[in-house]
Amino acid sequence: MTAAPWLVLGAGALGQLFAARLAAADDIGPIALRGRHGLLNQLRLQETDGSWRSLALASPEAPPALVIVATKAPDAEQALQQAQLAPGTPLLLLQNGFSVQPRLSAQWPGPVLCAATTEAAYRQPPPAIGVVHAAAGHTWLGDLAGQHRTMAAAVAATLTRAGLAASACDDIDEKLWHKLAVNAVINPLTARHRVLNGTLAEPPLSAEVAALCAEIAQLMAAAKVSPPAAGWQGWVSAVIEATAGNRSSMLQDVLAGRGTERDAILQPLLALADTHALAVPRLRACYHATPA
Ligand code: NAD
Ligand code: KPL
Repeated sequence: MTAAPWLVLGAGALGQLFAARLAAADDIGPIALRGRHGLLNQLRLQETDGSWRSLALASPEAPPALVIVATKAPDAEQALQQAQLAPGTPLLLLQNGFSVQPRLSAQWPGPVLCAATTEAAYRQPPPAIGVVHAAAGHTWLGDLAGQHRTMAAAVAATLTRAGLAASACDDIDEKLWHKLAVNAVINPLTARHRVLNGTLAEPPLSAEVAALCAEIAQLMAAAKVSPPAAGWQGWVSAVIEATAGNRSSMLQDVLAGRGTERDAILQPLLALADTHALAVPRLRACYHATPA
C-alpha cells in the first residue's frame, strides 16, 4: 500500500494511461495527473478489449512520493521546473531516446529511475475525450548508476499490481539503447515518407532500414552496447513487423504540426559518432531531413 501520492506529469497518451491504470487499482495510494494547465480530476480510458471506463483522480495536498514524467523528451525539464517539486523527489522518466535520462540523472538532486516501455497508447482525436490503451507491453525500470535497485523493484511491483507489467533491471541503459535503435530507424523514415511502419519491410525502404541498422551496429559496438539477441537489424525488423499497421509517433507529430523527438532519438547517436570518429552518413541525413 502506497500512502503518499504519486504524481504523473504530462497528461498526454502515456501519462493518461499510467495515471488511469494506477488510479483504477484498489491498493495503491492517491494518483494525481498534472497537465499543462494544472491537475485533472477525471479520465476516460479505453481498455485493450475495447471497453471504456471513467476514473477519478486525486488532488492531494501532500508532496508526491514519486513523479512519473510523461511529457515528450524536449518538455521534461520545463515541466519539472513548473511543477515546483521538493528537492530530492524521486522521478520515473518514461521518455524515448537517450537525452533527458543522462541529463536529469546527473543534475536532479534525487533518485532518477528510467523506463523503457513497450506499452502503447494514443489520445482519442478531438472532439472525443480519453486515452486508448492500444497494446499492453512491458516496462523495464532502473537507474543509470545502479544505485536505486530497491526503489526500482518497489515501483515495478506497484505498476504490475496496477496492470502495467514491469520489472526492475540492472541494464536499463542497454534497454534504452535498444529502444532508441528502433525509434532511430522507424520514426524518421516513416515521418519522412509518410508511411505506416510496415512499409519499411518492403523495397525500396527496406534497403534504407538495413543501411541505418548497419550504422547503428557500428556505433553500438564502439560504445560497447551489447546487441539484442536477434542482432540490430533482426530486432528492428521484428518491431517493424509487430507494429506494421502503426503510424509512428514521429509521423503523428509531423502530421499534427507538433515538434518531434528527433533530437532525443538521433542526437545521441550522432554524438557517439563524433566521439568515436565514425562516419554515419545515413543517420546524419535522417537527422537533417527530420523536423525538430
Ligand atoms: P503526448 O504528446 O501524447 O503527451 C505529452 C504531454 O505532455 C502532452 O499532453 C503535453 O501537453 C504535456 N506537456 C508538455 N509540456 C508540459 C508541461 N510543461 N507541464 C505539463 N505537461 C506538459 O506524448 P506521449 O505519447 O504520451 O509520449 C510521452 C513520452 O513517452 C514520449 O517520450 C514518448 O516517446 C514516450 N512513449 C510513448 C508511448 C506511447 O504509446 N504513447 C510509448 C512508449 C514511449
Ligand atoms: O515507439 C514507436 C513509436 O512510434 O514511437 C514504435 C515502436 C516505432 C511503434 O510505432
